[in-house]
Amino acid sequence: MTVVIHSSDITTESAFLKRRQLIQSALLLGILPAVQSVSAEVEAPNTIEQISRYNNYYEFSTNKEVIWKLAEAFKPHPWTLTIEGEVQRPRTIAFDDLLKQFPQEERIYRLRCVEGWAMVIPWQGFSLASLIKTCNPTSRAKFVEFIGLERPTEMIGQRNKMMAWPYTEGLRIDEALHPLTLLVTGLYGHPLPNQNGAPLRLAVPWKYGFKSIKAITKIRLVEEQPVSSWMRSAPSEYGFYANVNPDVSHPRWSQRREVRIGHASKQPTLLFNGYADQVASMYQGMDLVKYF
Ligand SMILES: Nc1nc2c(c(=O)[nH]1)N[C@H]1C(S)=C(S)[C@@H](COP(=O)(O)O)O[C@H]1N2
Ligand SMILES: [Mo]
Repeated sequence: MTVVIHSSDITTESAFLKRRQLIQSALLLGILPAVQSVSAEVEAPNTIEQISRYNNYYEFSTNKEVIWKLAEAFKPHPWTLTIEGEVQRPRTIAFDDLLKQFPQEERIYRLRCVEGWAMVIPWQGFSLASLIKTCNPTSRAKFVEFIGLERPTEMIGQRNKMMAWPYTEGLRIDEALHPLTLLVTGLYGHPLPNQNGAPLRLAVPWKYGFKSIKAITKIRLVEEQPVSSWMRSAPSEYGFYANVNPDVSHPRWSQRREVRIGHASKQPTLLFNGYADQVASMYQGMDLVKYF
């Protein structure tokens, strides 16, 4: 199940954790209905130190342990988000207005990196669907493209041309409108740290982490499947769908097991990262090996 807590209920990390314990007890007592198996979402979240000191963010560095430091000088404000393309009502919205227009909720999601590690992160944000709906997509809107920021003065990893900047990603329209797909504005009750994608990033919990693009500046509704940064730089390794799947190996490693950051031993990778009950129907009849 997805536990939804309004972020106004949360002030500090300890208050958050207390709240979390209450929910877990309620689940155990059967007070809250467990819609899905409680396997994934009730795992204890990683600590804020783990979440904010071990990152992937190639705009800054390929070294996970220094990104937080390199991102300290990044200025996420002011920020605007543009929604354009196959919509009847294109919009450019200031980040502060997004916060006012869309109530923020707390969502505890697993994040599974394609490299084989995973965390559980208490995000806050709002559903991407609620924003897209305000733009009235046309019938030609079949996919959604997300575009990151290009600012090499602050994002020093962009001086390295290892991939085409800005970072881009994409989803099929039904995936983008799925209620689990979250536009993230914070974690642990705090505004999003720079290293985690401030001020605005995506969280698509059933897909490998690289789909959850950070520092989004533009959302474009399009008719054709977009080519993401990773598909462009390594097409044989990174497909468009990137659904977490223990049975589909990366060409250079198995995806059968994963390391939960902070845990000593490996654990099995879950199909759709544990969200199969909620998302598998979108892929009925689709060859998940071919569309990896
Ligand atoms: N713009 C941008 N977004 C990105 C990345 C990136 O390099 N640039 N890395 C992705 C990858 S590979 C992962 S695993 C997650 C990591 O998110 P985290 O650092 O908040 O844990 O961000 C994703 N989003
Ligand atoms: Mo990743």
